[in-house]
Amino acid sequence: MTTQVETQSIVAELEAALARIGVNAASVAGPNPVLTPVTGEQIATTYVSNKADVQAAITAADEAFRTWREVPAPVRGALIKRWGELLTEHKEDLAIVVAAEVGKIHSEALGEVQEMIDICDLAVGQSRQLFGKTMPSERPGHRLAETWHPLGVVGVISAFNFPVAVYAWNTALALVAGDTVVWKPAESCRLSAVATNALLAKAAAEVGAPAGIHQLVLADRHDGEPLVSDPRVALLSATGSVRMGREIAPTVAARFGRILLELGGNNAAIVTPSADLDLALRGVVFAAAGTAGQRCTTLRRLIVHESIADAFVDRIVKAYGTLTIGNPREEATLVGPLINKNSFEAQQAAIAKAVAEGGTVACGGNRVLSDKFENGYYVEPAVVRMPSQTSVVEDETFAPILYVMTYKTLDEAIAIQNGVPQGLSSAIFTNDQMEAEIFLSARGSDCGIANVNIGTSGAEIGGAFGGEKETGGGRESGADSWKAYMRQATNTINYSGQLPLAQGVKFL
Ligand code: UN1
Repeated sequence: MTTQVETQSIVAELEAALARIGVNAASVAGPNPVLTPVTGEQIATTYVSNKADVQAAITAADEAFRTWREVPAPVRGALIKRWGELLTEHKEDLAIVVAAEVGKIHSEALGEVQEMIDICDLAVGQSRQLFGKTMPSERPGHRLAETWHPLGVVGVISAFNFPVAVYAWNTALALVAGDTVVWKPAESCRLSAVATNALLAKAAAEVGAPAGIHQLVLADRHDGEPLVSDPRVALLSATGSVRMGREIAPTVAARFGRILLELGGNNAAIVTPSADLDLALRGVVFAAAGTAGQRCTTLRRLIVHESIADAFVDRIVKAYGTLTIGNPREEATLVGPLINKNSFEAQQAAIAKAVAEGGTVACGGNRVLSDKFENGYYVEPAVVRMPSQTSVVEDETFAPILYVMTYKTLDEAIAIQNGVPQGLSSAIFTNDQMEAEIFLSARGSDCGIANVNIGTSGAEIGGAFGGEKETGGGRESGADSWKAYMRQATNTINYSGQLPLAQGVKFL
């Protein structure tokens, strides 16, 4: 297939999928070009939102909040139930849109939509479990309790690599909590956002939810700024680079807004001599090369015991040799394209820097398929052996590079693991229970996610997702992340007919 024929085929598939979802591609057209990383060519256009549109969306969401917060939480859950059903019905369609815009392989695009369906399930259950505790009061005839209330407008800024799932994590919980949402998706994934939003709008109309509770703005960073500065945005949940986090966090903090950040990851796995190396190999290869190294949770650093390092790296290199890199629309493909030329250049620059810092490229790093897709950026995932954790290893490069280092003692391995500014995900491969427990203990991994005998990526929605240090400290998705979308009130109720003061204070 020529590039042009391939692009035309993507457009046809995309428009048909959008139509099934209920979006007419022509009706959302406008000045913003939508490119596919598959060929690097334009596949559609979208309208854009300006700053006034963003302000208007916040106003509408703020007004809708007055009604929505009064709707009983289980009734709010019914909206998310319906959204989840529509996502299930259109799983294949939405996966097609995501794959066209982001270049994911089919199975991973489907997995992304499944992650949305899963969070809907969780949020529906959560809608009947917004529990508050009751505490014993120190005073007779008193009850002490906590209640949880909606916050207000939640702004969601999402990234290209999970263009719809991370939005769904936030939105399913925020809507169940009684908040309203304004979404600014990544600039390269606006059609995925339009499609996702259309399904939510359909669900809202069907269950009779008040208009305005979910808003989509196709704004760039500059025009999206009111989401950061407007005091009506009670919580800003943002996924992206550490640089973005540094820019927006002080503004939100200055107005005492809440912020939930999911920023860089520089995830590591420790492979110990007792590990099941067949299992470790599969875990490492999926985490490092899957999604073309473009997950926040991608494995970027491998810390292998020196006694097994050479043999294990040889096995990784062999396994990498079997990965089919190419057009994600072909069934055999496991590694699709990078999102754009900048990502490719970042990978090349990082590899060059690693070599300058004493690294040796064990495999990969070459661009492939440039003869077929001149503007598509396909690369071989790289494995680079490093003498130590040099400055390039401390950076997150959002492309497939796995840096390999060796260790002698577990304490040393944990020190390497924790010795970077980021703290999202981590793993240990071991069959030694003491090693596993130490890794999971307070002196072990300092990350928000710490796994045993499983890679750093591919978390389920049931657990809280997020990380420490420069990753930003936010928690999304499962466990008790719902509390981030609500405010807590403490209630003291006096039914004694007296007025005893706490701490034994006497007055009047
Ligand atoms: C992300 O890369 O921002 O754990 C999210 C995972 C996925 C989510 C990744 N469930 O890899």
